[in-house]
Amino acid sequence: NDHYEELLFVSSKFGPLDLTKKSGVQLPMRLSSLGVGELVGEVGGFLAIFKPPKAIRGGIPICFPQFSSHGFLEQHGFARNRFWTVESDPPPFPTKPSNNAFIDLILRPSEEDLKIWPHSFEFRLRVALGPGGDLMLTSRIRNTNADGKPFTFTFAYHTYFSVSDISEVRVEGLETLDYLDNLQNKERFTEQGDAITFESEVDKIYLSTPMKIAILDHEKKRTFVIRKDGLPDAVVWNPWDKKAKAMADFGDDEYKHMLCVEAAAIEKPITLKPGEEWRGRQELSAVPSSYCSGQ
Ligand code: TA6
Repeated sequence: NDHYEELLFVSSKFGPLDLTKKSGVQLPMRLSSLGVGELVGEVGGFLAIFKPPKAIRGGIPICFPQFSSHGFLEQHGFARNRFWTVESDPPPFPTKPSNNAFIDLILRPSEEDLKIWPHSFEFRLRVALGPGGDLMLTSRIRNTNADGKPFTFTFAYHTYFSVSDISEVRVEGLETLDYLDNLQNKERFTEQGDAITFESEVDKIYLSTPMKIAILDHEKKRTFVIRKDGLPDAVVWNPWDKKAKAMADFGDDEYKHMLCVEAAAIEKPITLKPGEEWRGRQELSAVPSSYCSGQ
């Protein structure tokens, strides 16, 4: 990272072409743009390669400062495509002390990020693993704008769940709720079913959802339980066959074995004044299906 910062400083000062002449740093001419493109250079014998990480098609990509795509920001914002830093002594997290293993990460905007989203922030993320394998994510986003400006954002934990067979999966906790259907121009509908089951592409943003949502995997006799706080909405997404085929980083049949249920804050974007901090937390656990419902 240091070399990258140094290289970016040097290169952004002179621009890619001048850099080669003025500083003697041999950059391949294929360098397209700095900071958000692939940056390869030789600095004092150290080969510095920078390529913004691309969110993997799985795990829990963090959607910030926006969910979905509009304006200059990339789809789901840039946070999931950046290098985060481990923070060894963050300000105290508001969670009760526990013996969970955890790691604290922090993301601040780079010069490049500020060009596309001109707001300073500190995004602290604590990832904690409970003794039973429960996974807790706590996000704290603080507005650190020195110019007094508030900022507004939307957010989602874009969680990918592995399921045995999507056609044998049901989601409980979202019945009778309103949702925006991404497949019908984000029009608003009301969920009729007593649980959500899957037989085609689904891309819905459920609004004002309960704290707890259950994902029952019939075949594995396992239920994932999402418990969330500060995240009123929940996105449910499965691309199904046609869209899966169109996604380069997704196997044609992988849609059968995954489901995204994403704790989110979308319908009512969050506005923070300088110094204010927002928290959004989700806890994931997996329980045998025999005693899941109702808990
Ligand atoms: O979470 C649902 C969604 O917004 C879908 O519309 C689909 O685009 C999905 O996210 C995946 O987005 P990604 O940018 O990760 O390919």
